[in-house]
Amino acid sequence: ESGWMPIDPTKPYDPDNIFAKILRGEVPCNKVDESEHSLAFHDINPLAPVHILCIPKGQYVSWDDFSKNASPEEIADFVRFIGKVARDNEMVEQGYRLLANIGKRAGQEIPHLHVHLFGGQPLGPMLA
Ligand code: DGP
Repeated sequence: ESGWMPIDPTKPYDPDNIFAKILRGEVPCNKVDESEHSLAFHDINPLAPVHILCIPKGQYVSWDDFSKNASPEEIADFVRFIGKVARDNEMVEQGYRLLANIGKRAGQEIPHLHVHLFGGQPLGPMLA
């Protein structure tokens, strides 16, 4: 696990994390799309030709936090939003991958829930 700076999922939400700053407009991002409760932007360090991050606008550390504490409206918005981002960025026909690193041993680095969308190339097996 050396080299990672994973989050501690037992800590409360840190409003100074980089995605909170992006949401407040304090740090720029390359925006892809936005809905009432969700934001999508290009990953700063793309690992595939298409690498988009989708985040809820609410302050949720992880999938655990979001799935327990987000409202039905926020959850529905986020799920539909991710689908729309994939469709609008021509990821559906060729296939794409959704991935969220949650917590320490998965290497989550930013303590604001984010779902990665990977596409634009054959993606190979998981966890290879
Ligand atoms: P994870 O390792 O799953 O926590 O993913 C964090 C991702 O966030 C990683 O792929 C790089 C990306 N990232 C980190 N800082 C920034 C930033 O300031 N802007 C953007 N667009 N992406 C960032």
